[in-house]
Amino acid sequence: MGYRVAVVGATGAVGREILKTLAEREFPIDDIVALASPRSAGREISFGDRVLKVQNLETFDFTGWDVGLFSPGGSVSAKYAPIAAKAGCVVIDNTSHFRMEPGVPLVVPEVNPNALKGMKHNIIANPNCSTIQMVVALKPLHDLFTLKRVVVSTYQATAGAGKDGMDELFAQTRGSFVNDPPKIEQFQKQIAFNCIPQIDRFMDDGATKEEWKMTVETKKILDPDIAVIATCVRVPVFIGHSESVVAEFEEPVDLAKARAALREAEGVILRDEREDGGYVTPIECVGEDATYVSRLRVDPTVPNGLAFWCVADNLRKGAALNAVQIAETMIALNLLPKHG
Ligand code: A2P
Ligand code: 11C
Repeated sequence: MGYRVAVVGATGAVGREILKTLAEREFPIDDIVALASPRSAGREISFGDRVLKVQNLETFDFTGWDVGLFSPGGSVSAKYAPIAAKAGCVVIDNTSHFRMEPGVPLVVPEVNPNALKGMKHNIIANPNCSTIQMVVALKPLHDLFTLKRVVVSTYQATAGAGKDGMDELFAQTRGSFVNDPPKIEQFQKQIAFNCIPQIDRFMDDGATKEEWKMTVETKKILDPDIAVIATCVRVPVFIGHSESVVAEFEEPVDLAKARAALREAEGVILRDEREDGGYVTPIECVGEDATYVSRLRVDPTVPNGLAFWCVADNLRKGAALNAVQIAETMIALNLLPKHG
């Protein structure tokens, strides 16, 4: 017997990927419902070889539903996740709203699965996409040499801003060939043929909220003693976040050991050939599950340093896949009760 699963924000970029991932991985499902705003109620959406009719989140009763995979945006999750959780549905929320709350586990299954046992309010948080791929790559290195400090620069795809973000890149790119002035709505400046060093709003210390998330989420997931400074940049890529990571460790690093650990690590594929094209770029990771690590080398400017490049599909490992893996891990740990 399977589970009764609600997908909230099912018409969005992440929601569609969640439906695809559930079907592909043959998640044990008895019943599934696709929920979105009243605007989408009645629309049809594919789930494997079935078609689901989208229902209105506002009027939906979560009683009897086992798990809710939420990606409708922070303010919508803030309102509806507690309603679902109170009705007995375990919510796995993709937004940033609950991540730093005590009693809400923030989980990447390859990194800290046991944190799921600390769930207090029926809500689990899925980390930010740029944090997920970084901690997947850092975990085996942290286990070997103990991380002290991380300097990361990101190159983030427009899919991070949802389907409207991707549409804006497409429209501006197309418009440039027919002399249409760029319409700027989702990003702060033109994104086509450009890079924007701002993702989310500015904080008091001059960092952006995306950069703050990478710092605080890494501490919560991996180790509170790790210092992280991030510079997050939006680039004209549709799907797939890239990161340049420079890490300092407590203990002396050994490149051969680091390579071996990354080759063995769950969720990581090391592709690092030190020749033209011997690394992975974001377009190559679209639709893939792994976090790809390339360009691994010693950083000779600090005592125990390593530098690398990593890419992952931000809609998949950065969001949908990680959320579904959380549900699978909860089943494996006997933490997901069935109502039926
Ligand atoms: P809808 O398509 O009906 O607007 P994305 O992040 O790609 O922009 O997707 C956001 C998702 O969240 C969509 O499925 C969207 O549904 C859903 N959503 C947005 N606002 C609400 C709301 N007030 N109630 C329920 N779902 C919402
Ligand atoms: C982006 N990382 O690329 C953001 C999107 O906290 O879940 C995801 C925001 C979040 O724009």
